[in-house]
Amino acid sequence: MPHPLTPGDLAKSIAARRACDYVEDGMKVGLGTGSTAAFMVRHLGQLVADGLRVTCVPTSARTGALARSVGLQVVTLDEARWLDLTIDGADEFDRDFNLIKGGGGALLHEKIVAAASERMVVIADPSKRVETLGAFPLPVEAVAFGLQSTRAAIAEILASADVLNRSVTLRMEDDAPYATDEGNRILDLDLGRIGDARRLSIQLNQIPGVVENGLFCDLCDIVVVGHPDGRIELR
Ligand code: ABF
Repeated sequence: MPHPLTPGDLAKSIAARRACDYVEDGMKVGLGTGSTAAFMVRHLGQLVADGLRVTCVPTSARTGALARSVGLQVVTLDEARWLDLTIDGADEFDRDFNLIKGGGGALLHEKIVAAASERMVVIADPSKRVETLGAFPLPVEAVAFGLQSTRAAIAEILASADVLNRSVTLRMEDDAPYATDEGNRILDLDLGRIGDARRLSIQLNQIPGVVENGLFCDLCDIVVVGHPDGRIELR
């Protein structure tokens, strides 16, 4: 007997299924990472089994494995070159569609794929909506070389940034530093509140050891919010 979905998972799956309505026959589609995106990948697999033709570019090794397992045709972004649409989850979104992403550790590929897409659709449950970004720790992907210097440079920027908290933590997994699909590290920035997301994003990316940060500004076009009672909000 399959387990019934929790209310949170129900909301995610409702958003994921609705977002698949944006996928048209023949499209090249970016596939996000995370539990909400996984619902979308599985639903897209069902649509493909029913005859929809799509070519997909995953944003992580785990999404790629899931996509292949449900019968999706997977290519690299270099093979696809550009995408019609990307559907991805988020850790937070605000009223201007600024996002925090990267809780799942895939922010770099997620941002590259989103930037190569005509449209980005974010799928979320209501808990992801915020007035101001920053309650969720902001992930920053940094190269392992000179990580302490990179960390010090981040602290220097945070000292004068419009934020509430300023703590920086190296993400760990199984007692070792977490490694991204590119072999980089993740620093999680507990900021509490981010007053100017665009400015902070630019400042962080100017640090030489920083590869990318989890603030997505001007990338998201539509947010699909699913509710556990079946309601859907399109923003
Ligand atoms: C990815 O997965 C992210 O960028 C975000 O970190 C996370 C959201 O995960 P979930 O859908 O499991 O809440 O989309």
